[in-house]
Formats: sequence, C-alpha cells, structure tokens
Amino acid sequence: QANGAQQTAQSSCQSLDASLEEEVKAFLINEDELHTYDDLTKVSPVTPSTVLKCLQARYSAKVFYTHAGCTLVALNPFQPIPHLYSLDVMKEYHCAPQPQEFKPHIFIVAEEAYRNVQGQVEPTNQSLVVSGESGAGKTWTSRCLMKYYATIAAPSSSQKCQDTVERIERRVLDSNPIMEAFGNASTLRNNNSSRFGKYIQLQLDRCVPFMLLSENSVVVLFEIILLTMTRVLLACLFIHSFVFLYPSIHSFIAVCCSGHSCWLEHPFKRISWRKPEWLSRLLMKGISTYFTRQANVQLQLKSRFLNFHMGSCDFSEMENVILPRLVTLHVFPQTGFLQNTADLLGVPSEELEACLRLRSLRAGKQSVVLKPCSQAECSVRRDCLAKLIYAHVFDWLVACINKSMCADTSRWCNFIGLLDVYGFECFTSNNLEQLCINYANEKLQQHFVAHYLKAQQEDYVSEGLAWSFIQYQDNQSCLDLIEGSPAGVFSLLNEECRLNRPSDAKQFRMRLEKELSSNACVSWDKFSRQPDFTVLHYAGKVSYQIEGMMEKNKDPVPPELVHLLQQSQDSLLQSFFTEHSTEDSSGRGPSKVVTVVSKFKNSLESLMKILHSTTPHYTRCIKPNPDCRPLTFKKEEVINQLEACGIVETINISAAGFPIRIPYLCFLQRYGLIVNSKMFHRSRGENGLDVDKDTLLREVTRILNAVLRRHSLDPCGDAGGRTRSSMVHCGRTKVFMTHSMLELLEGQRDRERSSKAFSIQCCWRRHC
Ligand code: AD9
Ligand code: MG
Repeated sequence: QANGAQQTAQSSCQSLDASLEEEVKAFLINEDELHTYDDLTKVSPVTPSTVLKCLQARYSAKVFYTHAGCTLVALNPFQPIPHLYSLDVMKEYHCAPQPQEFKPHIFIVAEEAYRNVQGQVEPTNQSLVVSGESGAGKTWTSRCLMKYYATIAAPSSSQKCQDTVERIERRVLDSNPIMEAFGNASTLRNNNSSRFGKYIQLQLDRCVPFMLLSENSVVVLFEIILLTMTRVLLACLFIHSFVFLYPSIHSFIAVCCSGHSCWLEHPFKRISWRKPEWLSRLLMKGISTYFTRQANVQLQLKSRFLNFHMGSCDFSEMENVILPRLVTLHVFPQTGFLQNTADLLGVPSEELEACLRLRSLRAGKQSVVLKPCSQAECSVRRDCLAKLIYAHVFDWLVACINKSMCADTSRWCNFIGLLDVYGFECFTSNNLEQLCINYANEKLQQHFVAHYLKAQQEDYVSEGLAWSFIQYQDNQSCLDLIEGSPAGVFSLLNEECRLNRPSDAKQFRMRLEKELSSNACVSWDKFSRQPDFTVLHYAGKVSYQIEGMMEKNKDPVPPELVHLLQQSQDSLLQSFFTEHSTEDSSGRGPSKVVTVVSKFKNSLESLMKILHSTTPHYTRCIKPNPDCRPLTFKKEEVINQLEACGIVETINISAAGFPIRIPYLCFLQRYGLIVNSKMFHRSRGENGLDVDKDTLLREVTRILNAVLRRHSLDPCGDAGGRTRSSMVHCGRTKVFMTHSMLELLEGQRDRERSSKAFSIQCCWRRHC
C-alpha cells in the first residue's frame, strides 16, 4: 500500500514535470532545443549570450535563417547550399497561403514584400534593407532576392509570356555581374567586395499584374545613391594599398566581347551572356578605344598586374576589350607610358604631362603663373585623374543600364527597392571613409529603431495597452554629433575646408573639442600620438584620425585636369566633362566647394526619404568567421556583429518594454498553482478550459496580485516604487511583463511546487 502511494506520488510528480517541461519550451530557454527556435525573440530570457547560443545551435544544424522579430538574421554558410534556393523552394514559398508559417528564409521576406506591393486595397512601396559587415553576404542576398522576383514572375501559361519573362529575368540578372565588374573589388575581407552602395528599384506597373508581364512592366532602376563614396574609397585604396587594387576592381580584369556574345571574367566564374544592346552601343561609341589602342600595353599590364584568365577567348581576336585607364595611369612612371596614356585619353601627351606636373596660379587679374608641383603633388594629380574618369565611367554605366532596362521614371509605378550598402566599419586606422560609412549605418539604425518600435507599438495598441511607458535608447545624439549644425563634425569640417588654409589637424582637433565636448557620444584621447576623436556609435566605439580628413573632404579636382579632358578627341570622354565647372567664368576664383561629406549627406538624405516612404523589411547578414571558412562559427566574431548590426540593440529595445508575452491560458496553466486555482486544474484536464475572457483575466489578475503582495509590491500600481504597472500589463489576449516579473512568478511557482511535493511526501510518510 505504502509502495503504491509512493509510486502514485512520484508518477504524479513526474507527469506534472513532463507536462510543465512542455510548456517551458514555449517561452523559456531549453538548451537542447535551441536550434528549433525560429524567432530569437521567443528565446527567453533574451540576452546576447542566449541569442548567440541559439544562432550557434542553428548554424551547427545547418539552419542559416532565423527571425528576430521584424528582422531576418542570415548566417553565411560560406558554401553553396543549392537545395536552399532551388526553383521548387521558391515556388513553395511563393504559392503558400501563409509563407510565414514555413521555416525562416529570405524568400519569406521577398514574398511578403511582393504581396504588399501588389496589395489589392492599398499597395505600398517596399524596401528590402540588407545590412551586415564586409563578406557577410549582403550582395549574395540581394542577388537571391532578384533571382526570386525574376523567377516568380514566370507565368505558367503561354510561350510568349515565358519568353518575355526570360528576357526580363536575363536583363535583371545580367545587370548584377556588370555592376559587380565595375564596382566590386577584391579586399582582405571579401574577394568580391562591393565598393559602392546601391538601391535597386524593381518597378512594377500598377495596371499590369506581375504574373502577366508586358515587356516594360518590370524594370530595374539603379540608384547609386552612395556613389560619392566610390572616389573616396578608391582614394584610400589607391594611396594605401597599391597592390590590393590591381588584382581587384573586376572590370579592370575584363569584359570581353565578340560578335553577339560577351564574357565577363569574374574572379570565381566566367559569366557569358548575349551582348546587351547597351554594351554594343558602349563599344560602338568607342569606349574601347580608351583601353585598346595599345594592345601590347594591355598584355604587359595583364601579365604584370592582373589576375587575368582569358580562357578560350583569344586576345588578338577580340573585337573589343575594355580595360580601365586607371590601371594604365598607375604605371605612369614607366618609359613610354605618358604617350600611351595620352593616346588612350585622346589628348596631346605634352599637355597631359603639363597638367600633371604644373599648377597654374593666378597672379593679379589677368596673368597666370605656372608653378611646378612636388613629386607628391604629381602623384595626387595622377590619382585624381584616374578617380575622376572612373567616377564618370561608373555613372555613365549606371545610366546605360537604366536606359537598357527601360526604366520609365515618369510612369507611376510601385516598386520593391533593394538596398545593399557597406556595413559598419572599424579598423585600426579610420578616417573620413569610415566616418561616412558609419554615419550611414547610424541613419539606417535610427530608421530601423523607429520602425521596430512602431511594430511594437502596433502590438501594444492592438492589445489595448498604452504606449507611453516604453523608454529606449535612441541614437539621435550620435547623429547630432556628426550631422548637427552648426556644431557637428561635418559642419565644422566643411567650415574648415572652406577657409581654404593649410590644414592643421591639431588645431582642428582643438576646435572639435571646444565645440562638441558637451555631446556624450564623443571622447578625446589626450595621449594619442595622432590627433583623433572617438565616437560612441550604437555599434561600438570608433576612433577617427583627423590627419588627412580635410584633404579627403575637399577632394579637389585640379581645373587643369578638367580642361584637359574637355579637349579630348574622344567624344564620350569629352562629354563626361562638358558640364563640369571648375571656375566661374569671370575668373574671380574657384566656384563654391561641394565637399565629400556634403555630397554624401545629400545622397543619404535622398535615400532616407525613399526609405521613409516605403515599408521596410530588414535582413541582417552575419559573417560567422573572419576567414570565410565553410560552416565555421566563431562566437566572438558573431557577437561583435550582433552588436554592430543592432540585433543586441533590438533586444535591448524589447527589454525596455515588456518582452515576455504569454497568452492568458498558457499563463494560467503555468502559474495557476500559485493560488491553487480551480481553473488551473481544469485547464490541465483532458477537456481543457472553456471560460470567457473576463473570467480568465480575473484569475490571471488574482495570481499576479498574490505574487506582488508576497513581495510587498503594490498591486494597484500607485506612484513611486516598483508598482505593478511598471512590471506587468494585461492586454486583450496576453499578459505583457518584464523579466523581473517573470522571475518573481517563476520563484513563487518553484516554491509552490516544492511545498506541494513536500506535502505529498509527508502524506505518504504519514500513510506509512
Ligand atoms: V561587401 O560589404 O560587398 O565586402 P557582402 O556583399 O556582404 O560583402 P557577399 O555577398 O559578397 O558579401 O558574400 C561574400 C561571400 O560569401 C560570397 O562570395 C559567397 O561565397 C558567400 N556567401 C554569402 N552568402 C551566401 C549564401 N547564402 N550561401 C552560400 C554565401 N554562400
Ligand atoms: Mg557586397
């Protein structure tokens, strides 16, 4: 009898434990099950380390996508996973009535945006914002998204439609290798690193359903909004890493064309496609002449600098070859090179030499004096010429692609925009490039936070909760520090540049300190060898060197160079500079300097305007190890990125509100035993619980009040102290609470359970 009672007591405890464990999984962390958490916000408690553990477990289980509330986290597998992106998978997500119920995937994001943009009632423009550090997979993800849209647009019906779609798909996808060829480079962090930010609009004609595309109903519009950076970044690459540039910018590797076909020599693969019309025009227009007049020079360059794979394509048989003048210009000191470069540019060699070696100074009103430049100044001029041409070629290429895609901006279209920008950067030495990049990321972070809070707000409002109690850390003061006017780093930098006096880094640092030290986001290291300032970004601290910042900001273009290129025999090159003003015609001095940071800020403002007018979808790409090794997860690497891309910040925001949300019935099932609720036992019974919401709410409130009273907390929530309202709120269907309230409930529940187990044991002993 005694044994029987003991067994009954034990088994009832065991079954209680087993069923409770089931519920624990619903909202408390269970290490063995970590990889099954599809959404990081469900991991509880939500801390950087639990998030990290969860991602690691998923990565080991080869699960690369995870939701984080309204964000998707994408871990880079660094190896092809073909089945993940197959045609069948695309169709599955596209055809599902509720794709959100499927496993997290980039296609869920794509499909959601696609359905929103077509919304029958009120279609809205969509933005897919892909962020992450260099090599994390942003460009890959953007390509995936474009492929998805190109694929799902394929109609099942007529052959004619099929052909049209294939053409569209080809046009959309072809633009990628071309843009990458001209705008990507091999860097230490990523051998196909994008050196420009792009916002691609997939436009959709409102009148034509996406599935029945007419030829012009979907177009790609490239908005290289952050292109200004190209020159800045190139400047950095040129000056500091001569070696890295050459085997890098891929266009300088090759676009090889012959007849109707062309090949792009990509670092990983050779891409061939039918020569698009724009490229034929480009070639006919004679851009090739810049690069090809001296075939022997190219061959020399090829063998010397370029990782050039010609494959089956015979160099001498090529109709046209495009190679960059940048490369030719950088081997300038070689014998005969001046002549070759001048030939390529279609300008007299003596004039080219004069422009590079001599600076014209105005002496009085009429006369001009020519002053020889130092060797360093000559190099700056040479680089400036290269950058200038490159920037114009890039702009022009983008315009060509847009034209070939039939982008009709005048027609009202809905669009899905893809944003692929450079991520937050922090190197040992940071300068204006990093300040601009990190400023852009601050702006995007602010946009994200505002959007995320809005989503939270909507949840609270639909649950009938007030919103005002949410407090969160926004990054406005960091933005004020950078873009504030008149006292902000950019304004002060511009002011300094406009004074047009020899730059003095130490003096400028003193000025910054005087004007900005009231801002808590900046700090000063008095002992640093180089003058610098440290900014506390949302993603971490970054120290910026002041030396060289002013020059980079001015990014001066010697007027002599522009005049020279305006005289070029090549009509295309000449056309690049027809509108380029250097001086006002009266000769009263240089026209107003438009600095790099002003241009950058303006580009960014246009981008933000577009983003604000669209519904955003965020994807955060994570690079799991620095060496791009397949399926390798380095915790330190990932946690840094989680912080840098704001996932931890997102968690903090959610922690500032009521991150724990438990439906009433679940709550009752778990904590009902605290007040020995009858409903608790019924809710756990076979027939479940069938009560109205008010009764449920009353019972939930009884439990909450009991726990609060036990801890001498005021359940009525009056002013002062920790009141109930600051820890828990009851919505229409869920209980919203803080982690500390959860702890109180859990503690109380544990005590109740052990005292119950104890009384069962006592009862059993008494029985004995
Ligand atoms: V940068 O800021 O332009 O330097 P991205 O764009 O973030 O950088 P990219 O998309 O170029 O990185 O990805 C780097 C490499 O990771 C790619 O070349 C792929 O080899 C690899 N990658 C990224 N995502 C995936 C994926 N989903 N599956 C397989 C991937 N490989
Ligand atoms: Mg990229």
